[in-house]
Amino acid sequence: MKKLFFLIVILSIIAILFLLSDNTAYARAFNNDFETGDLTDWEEKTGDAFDFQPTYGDNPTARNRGQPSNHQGDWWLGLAERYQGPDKGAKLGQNPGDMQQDANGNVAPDAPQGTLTSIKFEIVGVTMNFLIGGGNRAWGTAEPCCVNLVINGKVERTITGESHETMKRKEWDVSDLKGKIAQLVVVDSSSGGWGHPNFDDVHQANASGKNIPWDQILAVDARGKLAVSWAQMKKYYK
Ligand SMILES: [Ca+2]
Ligand SMILES: [Ca+2]
Repeated sequence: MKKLFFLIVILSIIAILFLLSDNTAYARAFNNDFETGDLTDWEEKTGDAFDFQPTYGDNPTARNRGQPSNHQGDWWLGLAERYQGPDKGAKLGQNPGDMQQDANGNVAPDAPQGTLTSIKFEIVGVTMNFLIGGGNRAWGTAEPCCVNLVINGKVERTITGESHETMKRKEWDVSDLKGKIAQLVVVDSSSGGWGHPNFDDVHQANASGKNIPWDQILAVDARGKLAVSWAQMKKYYK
């Protein structure tokens, strides 16, 4: 009898561990802040604007620009920048403060153009916040430099910098988009003055303004339960 009891206990523990592992098996992070030091999770790149991204450290200050980057962590998208850090960048002969170049190898911070598109994710928050800087060239104008929130191919939200390298924390109200599957697209379609965006550290936040961990958002995605209710999700976000 004792043996049977222990067998049941052990089997129960195994079953619980299996269920727990099943819950976490699909959780994954999103490189929302470029702290991987590369473009992991940004699945589509066009043009050449992102060939030397993300950049490392406060490069504008390294060249005495007088407009500190205000980036989060170590890495950020600085589309005028061409310094990929003390390892990769140094091996490539880059120095802190170096800027983008044109096809002839001349310094041309705004010359490169391109787009960078994130993985798909569900909108579960009521706001999205991020650091944005760089040029003020709006989506819908001839040469936009901006960051867009795209759903089913439609630009639902868009933002630019304020013609200043220093990034500021801004947010979108996305409450009406809850449940939709979205992608972020960073756009550099200009080689003119202030023809570059800066971007870093994007989050979704709940009604209390608290950031929702990306691994929980993507865990829901990966399990194929995209229709999960907010009530079910809420337990993660107290
Ligand atoms: Ca960062
Ligand atoms: Ca550009």
